[in-house]
Amino acid sequence: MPRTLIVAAAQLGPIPRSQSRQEAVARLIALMEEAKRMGADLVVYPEAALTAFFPHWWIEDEDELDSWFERAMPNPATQPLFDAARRLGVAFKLGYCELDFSTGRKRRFNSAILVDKTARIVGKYRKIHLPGTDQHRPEHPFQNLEKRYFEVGDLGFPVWETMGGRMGLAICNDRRWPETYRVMGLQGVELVMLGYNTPVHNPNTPETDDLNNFHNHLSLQAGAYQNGTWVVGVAKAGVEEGVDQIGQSCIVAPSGEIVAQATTLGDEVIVARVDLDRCKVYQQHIFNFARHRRPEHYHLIVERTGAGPVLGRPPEV
Ligand code: ING
Repeated sequence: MPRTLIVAAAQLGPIPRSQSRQEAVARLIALMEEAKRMGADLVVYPEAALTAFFPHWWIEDEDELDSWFERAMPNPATQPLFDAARRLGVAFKLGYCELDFSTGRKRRFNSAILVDKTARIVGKYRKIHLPGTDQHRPEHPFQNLEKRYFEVGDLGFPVWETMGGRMGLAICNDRRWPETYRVMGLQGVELVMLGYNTPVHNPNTPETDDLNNFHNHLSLQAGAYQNGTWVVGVAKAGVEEGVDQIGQSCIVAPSGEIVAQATTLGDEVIVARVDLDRCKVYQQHIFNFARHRRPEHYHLIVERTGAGPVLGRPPEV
């Protein structure tokens, strides 16, 4: 029995600061309906798909900061998206910013959920690799304050058996770290879904600005190939509150090949026929971890003449 899904990447253009949750959800529903018309079983939305990417701003007032978060999921603003998913028989991945009170104190996360075709939440992921800083950089044209506004995710990198395959989630900067894919690869993941808000300009490393699109696809394609998994990367693109963000959302096969790519910087649906059994040729042969991977031989030692072994990377890196 072939295990084939039609997967849609639902790229978003900018979400203005002034746009309400209801207006953003209406855009998501329109993209879901278009994806359904294109035959989609599953729709992948970007990171922080309900609001502008507020970590680009210095926010001092706690109530204002909390206004960018969801206190429950679903909630009255997002329930229509869940209702549409059930009506259309479409699963989806949604990135949003989460206020959590389950441990007795307020915690803030950059989160994503996987929702099945019956609109049941299958699983949740909370972003682990938080880029940027917790400090205000007034000299920069925009901020990246994820370390200030979010806690590091506490759910690991789970993989869920659903829709006939093994599905995993990641968020934005996670895609640049090989550990993200490998931890899920060691669990046999077959489809990794992630969204991103990636500025064209990086104030800390302007010399890499022209490589941002290349580094985006390099990260997604390497993660897919080296773990024999499909990877879907979906942008919030275009100039959002003065920050120009990359697009080029794409669907990557376990071979590392890009099989579908967005060509605008706005709301755009791309789809691909995702045959989960195409993971096997990589997971059972070239990346058969049991037969070829040797973690017991991986030592983190830099031998220095006379100074003895030093664990980890030299400090000057
Ligand atoms: N954004 C960016 C990302 O990882 C970044 C931050 C950009 C880091 C470019 C390094 C280079 O795509 C988020 N939200 O993680």
